[in-house]
Amino acid sequence: MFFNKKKREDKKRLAAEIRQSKDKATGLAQEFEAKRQELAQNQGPLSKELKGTQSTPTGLLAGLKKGLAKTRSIFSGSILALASGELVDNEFLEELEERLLSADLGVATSLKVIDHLKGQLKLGQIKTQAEAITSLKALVAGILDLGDPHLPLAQSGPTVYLFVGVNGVGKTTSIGKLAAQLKGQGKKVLVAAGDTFRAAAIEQLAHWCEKVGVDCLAKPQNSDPSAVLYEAAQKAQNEGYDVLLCDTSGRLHNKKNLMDELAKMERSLQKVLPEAPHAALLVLDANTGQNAIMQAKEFREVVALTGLVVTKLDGTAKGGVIIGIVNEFELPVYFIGVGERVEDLQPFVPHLFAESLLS
Ligand SMILES: Nc1nc2c(ncn2[C@@H]2O[C@H](COP(=O)(O)OP(=O)(O)OP(=O)(O)O)[C@@H](O)[C@H]2O)c(=O)[nH]1
Ligand SMILES: [Mg+2]
Repeated sequence: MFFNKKKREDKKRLAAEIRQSKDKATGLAQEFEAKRQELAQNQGPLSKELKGTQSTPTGLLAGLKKGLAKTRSIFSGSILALASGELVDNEFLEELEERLLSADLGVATSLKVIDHLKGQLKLGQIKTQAEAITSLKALVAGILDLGDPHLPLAQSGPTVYLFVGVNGVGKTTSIGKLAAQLKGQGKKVLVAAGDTFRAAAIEQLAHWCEKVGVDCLAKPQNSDPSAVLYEAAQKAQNEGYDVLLCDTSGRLHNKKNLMDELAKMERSLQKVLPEAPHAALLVLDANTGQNAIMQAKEFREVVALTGLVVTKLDGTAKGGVIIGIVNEFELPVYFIGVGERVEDLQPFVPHLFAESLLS
């Protein structure tokens, strides 16, 4: 009971803050309509780099629907089920807000959706609950689509991607899967074992590299991770690698350590390749729901994040958290993990994700 009361108070407070902001419903309606039109015209280009090895969008959609089964059932059973011919009223909006919160969109994003619908209601753009749900679908698709889904590439020389995130989120596994996909496209891939904290972490990465058939640069446990990355960058440059994927540890004791360590790693890479890393990717486990939002906040203070990889969407009903994360941080999601197989690391195609979740 106390939790509910507190949740309501928090919601009210945030609602007031949000209402005071310039993010007014009419502005949102215009922004959203522009996005909707853009989406309608745009068939959602796959990442240029990954296009070659991906299945067709139809195959991707089927895979996504399967991978997102638990989250989908929350959306279809709870939110989409509200699409009736009855008129939208306050009770409906409150109910919808509750359901968006239970679907892990987070407070700020749920309120943004509700405020948007209220704005549309005022302007007479929606009347029925079914129209509200249609509008919600387009709004979610618009939130998810931040535009260019291509991962940054080096102008010349090796492209370097640094993977960060707390322990167990799926950094090493995602690197292994991505290495396999890049190799499948004919790229020369090097992987750096920048997580020297545990011997098992080095072994796990080395095992992935062996399985996938890419090179791995590793040093013994407790070696300086920055030295590993420095050597890897030199090797990548001298031996003509196309891509260098850098694993890091998620187990540092506190924020200061993490900050120092990651800054040092970046400096080491830059001594060899001044533009590196070309992307710093935060890996988040979708199972953690709202905690993923906290992690994104914390890491953003430490690293200049380029984008996100959201893993383990196959095992959770909390996939709605992606909508909240993208809305709050405006960071693109580049990949999603929907299973254990190599092909289960998929490029994130906003309109397909929205379609698979909301249809
Ligand atoms: N079902 C499923 N499991 C995944 C996915 N991605 C990663 N995993 C599993 O999650 C577990 C942890 O993955 P790791 O790649 O070791 O995570 P990490 O971030 O490198 O962890 P640390 O090295 O401990 O910091 C492993 O058992 C992976 O197989 C996914 O998309 N779906
Ligand atoms: Mg790891």
